[in-house]
Amino acid sequence: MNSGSGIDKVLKDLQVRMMNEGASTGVQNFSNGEPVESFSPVNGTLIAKVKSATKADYEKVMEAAVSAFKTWRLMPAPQRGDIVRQFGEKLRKHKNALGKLVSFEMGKSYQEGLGEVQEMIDICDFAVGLSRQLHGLTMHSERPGHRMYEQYHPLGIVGIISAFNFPVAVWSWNTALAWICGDVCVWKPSEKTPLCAVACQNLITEVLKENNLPEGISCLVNGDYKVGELITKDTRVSLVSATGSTRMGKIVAKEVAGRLGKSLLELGGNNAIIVTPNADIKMTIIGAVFGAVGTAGQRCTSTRRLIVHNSIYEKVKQALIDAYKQLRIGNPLDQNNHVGPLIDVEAVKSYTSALEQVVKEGGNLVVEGGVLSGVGYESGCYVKPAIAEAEPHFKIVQHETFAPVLYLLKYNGDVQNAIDIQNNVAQGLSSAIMTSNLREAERFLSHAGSDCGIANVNIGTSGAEIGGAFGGEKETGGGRESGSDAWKVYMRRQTNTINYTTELPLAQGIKFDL
Ligand code: UN1
Repeated sequence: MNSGSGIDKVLKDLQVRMMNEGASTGVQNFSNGEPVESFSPVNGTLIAKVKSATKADYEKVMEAAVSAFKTWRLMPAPQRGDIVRQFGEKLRKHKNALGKLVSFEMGKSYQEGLGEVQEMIDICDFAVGLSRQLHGLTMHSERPGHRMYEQYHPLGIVGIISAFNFPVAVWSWNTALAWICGDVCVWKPSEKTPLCAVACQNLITEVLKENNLPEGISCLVNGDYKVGELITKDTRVSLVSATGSTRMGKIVAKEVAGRLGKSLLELGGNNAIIVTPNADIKMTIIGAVFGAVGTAGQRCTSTRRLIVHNSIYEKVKQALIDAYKQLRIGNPLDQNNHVGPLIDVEAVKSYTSALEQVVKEGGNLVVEGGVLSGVGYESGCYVKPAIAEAEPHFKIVQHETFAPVLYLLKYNGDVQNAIDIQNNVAQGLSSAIMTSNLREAERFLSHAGSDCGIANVNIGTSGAEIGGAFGGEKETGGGRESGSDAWKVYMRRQTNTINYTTELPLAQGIKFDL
């Protein structure tokens, strides 16, 4: 498949029309706003126009969501799980088509597009099992004849604001859990990847229709930040789950906290791999290269810094330079290529300005990078992954640039020095250490070790499985999504005390005789 040929077939498979409605409650479409244009970074073509939701469209969507919640919350959780199971089956059936659309609209390699859909399938499977395990604790009451326990109830409406880099998986991490928890969802996808959202909405709509369920269980509102604002300001939205930049997250956090709503934030990362003298160099190179150039460096978990011990620094540097020479950059639908385009020309500008800045601050480009032009690169979004030798305190090294730029940093002496360098940034998403030394690994994982939400040993910083809770500390926002007990965020906890005697004793032994 070259330059997106065959994409018509993909769109047909996913029932996505070229001129799409942008706000929908599954069965019905409402959209009267400005068109959002979706350009493929693969070849620069306009692939669709999707209408934004106006305030009035949003209101219609919310009415459907409010009404759907009343039905959905009454359905037993394992039955809701069965709906999610059916959605997972749809995803299995359309995996290739959706993977291709993700690759074409967003620019990640087809393999990574398939991986993203697999992540959706995995979270659906996880949620199905979880639908029978939404348990709280029981406690022993201090009063005779009393019983205490806690239970989890649905929150209501969950608002999901997602980013372009994982245009489908991050939505499903939220929806699969929210749905089994009894919530209904309103999704504002990135305005850079609206077609992927329409495709997902079509698939879940089929499932809802086949089961005679209310359309408002899954709602879609396309548009820019103004549509996002409708969600963050809306007191009917109990939880706002937002993925994107720290700048965006701070705005969302303030708005939602201002109305005492809940937010779940997945924001920027500045992820490092520490390479100690006890590292397996071959494994290190695979982990670091995939981490730095996978998804063209546009994952929030992408490896941005490599902190290498001075005794092996030159060796690692040379191995990386050699590995980067093997990288093939081009159409992500061609499976011979490792690296596809950046999302748009704005992203290319941030990439070039990062390279300029690192040099200005005294860095040294050991793999130069550069913007590609000519046949196959007409979209202007293809760049060469770059490596810069730098210092940890450089402003640009402290900053998250969403592009394939890897900073090579040196540490001396003890592993604690590397851990301190790693932690000395504002972000706290993912981290890794490459070592076969148990003491070093345990130090890295200890409470004086990595301060990130994710800390790995002998694997890279990206590519987390859905089974663990996903998220990070500090400017990454503190949220946790997907596996483990992240489901609790989508529910409200209620403590119940039941007295089955004919007396009414007070707690703490207080006497109150009438
Ligand atoms: C993101 O970049 O927003 O761990 C999510 C990973 C993927 C998810 C990344 N499973 O790299």
